[in-house]
Amino acid sequence: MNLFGSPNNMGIGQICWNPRIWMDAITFGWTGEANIVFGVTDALFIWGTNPAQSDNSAFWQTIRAAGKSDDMTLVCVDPRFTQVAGCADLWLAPRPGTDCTLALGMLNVIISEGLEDRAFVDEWCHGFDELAEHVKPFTPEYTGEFCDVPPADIVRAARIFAQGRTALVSGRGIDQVGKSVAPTHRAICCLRAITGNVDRAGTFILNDASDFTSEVDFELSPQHEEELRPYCLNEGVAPLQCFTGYDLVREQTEKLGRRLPMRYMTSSSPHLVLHAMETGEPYRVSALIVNATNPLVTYADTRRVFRALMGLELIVVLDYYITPTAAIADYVLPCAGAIERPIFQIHGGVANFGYGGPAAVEPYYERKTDYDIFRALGQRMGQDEAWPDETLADAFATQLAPTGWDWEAYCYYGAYSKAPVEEKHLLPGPDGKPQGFATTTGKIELASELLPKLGGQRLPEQGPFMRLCSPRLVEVATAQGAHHVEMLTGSRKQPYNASMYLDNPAFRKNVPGPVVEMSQKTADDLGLKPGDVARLTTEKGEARFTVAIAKMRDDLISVDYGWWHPENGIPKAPDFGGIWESNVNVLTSCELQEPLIGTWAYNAIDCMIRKSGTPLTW
Ligand SMILES: Nc1nc2c(c(=O)[nH]1)N[C@H]1C(S)=C(S)[C@@H](COP(=O)(O)OP(=O)(O)OC[C@H]3O[C@@H](n4cnc5c(=O)[nH]c(N)nc54)[C@H](O)[C@@H]3O)O[C@H]1N2
Ligand SMILES: Nc1nc2c(c(=O)[nH]1)N[C@H]1C(S)=C(S)[C@@H](COP(=O)(O)OP(=O)(O)OC[C@H]3O[C@@H](n4cnc5c(=O)[nH]c(N)nc54)[C@H](O)[C@@H]3O)O[C@H]1N2
Ligand SMILES: [Mo]
Repeated sequence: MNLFGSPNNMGIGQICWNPRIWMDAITFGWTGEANIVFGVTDALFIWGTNPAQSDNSAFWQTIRAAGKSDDMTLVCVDPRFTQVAGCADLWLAPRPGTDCTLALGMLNVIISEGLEDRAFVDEWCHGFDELAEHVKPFTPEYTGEFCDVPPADIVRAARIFAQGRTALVSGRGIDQVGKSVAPTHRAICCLRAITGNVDRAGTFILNDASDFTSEVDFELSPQHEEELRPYCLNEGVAPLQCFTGYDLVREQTEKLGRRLPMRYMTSSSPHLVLHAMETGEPYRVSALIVNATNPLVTYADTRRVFRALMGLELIVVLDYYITPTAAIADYVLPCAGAIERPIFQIHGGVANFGYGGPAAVEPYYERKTDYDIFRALGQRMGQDEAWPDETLADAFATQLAPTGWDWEAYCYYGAYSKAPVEEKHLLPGPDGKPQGFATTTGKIELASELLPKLGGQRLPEQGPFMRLCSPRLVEVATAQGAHHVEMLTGSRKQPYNASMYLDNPAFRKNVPGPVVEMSQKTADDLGLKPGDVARLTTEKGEARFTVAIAKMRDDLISVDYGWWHPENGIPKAPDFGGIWESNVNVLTSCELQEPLIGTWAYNAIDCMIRKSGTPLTW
């Protein structure tokens, strides 16, 4: 994209990964990972994530073991009674999107009971008194009322968090709630910091800089920054997720010699790219390369995405098969699958580990790796010197070279990693004194010195919820027998991944169609029974799902995402593979919510629901 002269690398980073990385980097100077060690970690918080369904590694087994262990207390924060909740010692089921307040309430308990790690706070945290003042109103009673959680559970969770070494893993449940996303992550950073759960074994370890060439050094963004900057659509609209925000954070992270990947952290918001496609403002966007994504199903506001894409002059799709998005493209280039290409998965370029291995087989038929396609395109455009590595494996070998490992060694082990180093802030800096944290003040910034420069808050504040139903819609739909409910979308489920694998007959036999889940009480209140078809409506459109009962908060529904009909052959007009029937993103909106990163919302939103007389085609 840099060599083609476009900064409009539109993606879903703002609602999937970037919020945590941004807030960690701003608070601690870099980002890190939960370090769960049996015999060391005293408590594990699983907050707005459900690895039982979403994680394909052994992590879910670790959580199960934590649930069984007498030495580790497991706490789950999720409006649904997930498998994690099922093995937890404590399940908090807050009203969706209230997690920032919940975390502020826990901070209130910790500080008012004097449970903070005094020595660590005094030496390494900036703005503790300000934070203490800020959380005073968030008493267990106030917080309990706002989040709809028993106050005693908030007190218990806070004490568990502060009692010893605590690890925390968060996910999509707090990344996709709109306005409160950045403050929620900041509040969680503060929880970690004042309890001393930073860069110590068994807690949260800040990642080391990578020994291999980092993503930012490979992507050529810094080399093209000046020419691309004027065209960055996010500039001023999402002041952190753009070059200006990146510069400010880079000034900090560079103190300890690190830079976040630039392309990803400045990637444009779909809302702004769609707007440019629709209106030609601030300039015309007329062509799109779709690489490993299916926006007609997975991006918010399908009708808008469809109209904007149909207005383009050129769409090129790189995919395994003809998705609904590929069906409206001018060119579809068949790509090599996961076993047909080498893999070096480096966690977005912010850690010192990578894993994968060689291709198992040569690509079948005409398939090529994405790398080969882009390289060939680049060469046709005269970019030879930018593509020195002939194959993807060569490129990975080049990237690994600084570690001293060759490609064969890496393939033999299947991973490159090093044991994490603890308490890096105590290591001597150039002046012999402890190097501290890579922030403005050199300490962990409970009160942020950086965010106000971008129009953000020094301390985390709960934001309002995104509403997809206007009072008028609520009134009209209610008159027609519908009910207004809170909605979550896309909670992960095996065996599917987003819009993939629906074409696998064995999978479909077991998980045949899209469902909307709710508690028994909610179903009774709404007059719905399992197996009924429910029609969901927002300002954006309608979609229909089969009703299923699940244990979760009342007055809330959880709706599947990713559904289309690959079994009907190549998607064609007018339904393009069934994208207008049970596609939850017909209901959602990608309008920018969070004022720093520009995240939109897939959770903590609302819709109207009623029974539908028409059966589904699934
Ligand atoms: N309502 C709602 N919407 C959501 C979400 C939600 O929770 N709720 N989640 C959001 C999130 S977090 C994400 S990440 C997105 C995911 O959404 P997408 O990124 O669109 O994910 P997929 O539907 O899996 O589409 C991936 C496509 O890439 C193809 N593919 C796989 N591997 C390769 C490859 O190596 N090369 C090429 N060229 N193609 C490949 C697959 O065949 C598939 O068609 O959805 C977002 N949308
Ligand atoms: N099988 C499968 N695995 C996947 C994917 C897939 O599509 N299928 N997608 C991959 C991708 S792209 C991603 S980003 C990851 C996501 O992986 P996770 O982050 O684990 O996402 P989910 O499994 O949806 O878990 C989110 C949880 O948050 C809860 N939640 C929703 N709203 C709120 C809220 O307001 N507050 C709190 N506290 N919780 C809330 C939901 O009930 C849900 O249980 O999964 C990856 N793995
Ligand atoms: Mo994601």
